[in-house]
Amino acid sequence: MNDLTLVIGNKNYSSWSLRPWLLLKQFKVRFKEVRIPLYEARTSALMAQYSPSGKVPVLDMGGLTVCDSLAIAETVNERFLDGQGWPGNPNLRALGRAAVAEMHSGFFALRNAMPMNCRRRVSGFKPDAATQKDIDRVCELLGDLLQRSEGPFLLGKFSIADAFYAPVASRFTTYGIAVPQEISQWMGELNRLKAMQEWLSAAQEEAETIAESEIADA
Ligand SMILES: N[C@@H](CCC(=O)N[C@@H](CS)C(=O)NCC(=O)O)C(=O)O
Repeated sequence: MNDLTLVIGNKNYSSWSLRPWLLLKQFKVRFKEVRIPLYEARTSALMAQYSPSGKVPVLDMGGLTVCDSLAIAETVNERFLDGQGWPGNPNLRALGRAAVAEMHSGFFALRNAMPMNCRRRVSGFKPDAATQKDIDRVCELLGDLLQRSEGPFLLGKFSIADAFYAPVASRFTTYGIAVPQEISQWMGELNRLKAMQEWLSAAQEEAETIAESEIADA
């Protein structure tokens, strides 16, 4: 077995944690999991123990500690997936990398207004203008990838791009965002993955609540 430990936050709330967790699970890479409940009295002591950046996710590879979801995804791809985390087609691979980079460095309005909260269903959510702009851009980007790759996943087969956009799919469901049919089909594909179901049912069972991530019904 690989000497791998992925340190994550609450499954219900930690969108950055979901990305590498889903990637590892979907590609059947075995790893141990350490879960740090976020924003609690014990959080900073646990972070000090496991995470040099004070954030999750973190991948420990037998003493070598890799912080940040994107660095983890690329490292996992190189060391354990034989490059299969990206498609063979170089154009799709370039667009996939751009989409992942855009998510990693942007969509701040969407991330702030629509925190990931897997078990919640918010009624009457009305995005403000900046959030709507992010939603529209995400839909444009995902629609373009699905059209070029012909699905069922963003780049054809499941890839790092799906892992990076899985939290957005969860947010669209939580906040009742109407999306074009091809995106709703992609969300269905994601939700049917055994790994995704495992994450969602674990999120349901978590007892912690992070008040700032509980957006009120309208
Ligand atoms: N750029 C980082 C972001 C990581 C991040 O912000 N993680 C959040 C949880 S989803 C966190 O650890 N928050 C705790 C804190 O900021 O104190 C990544 O891609 O991994």
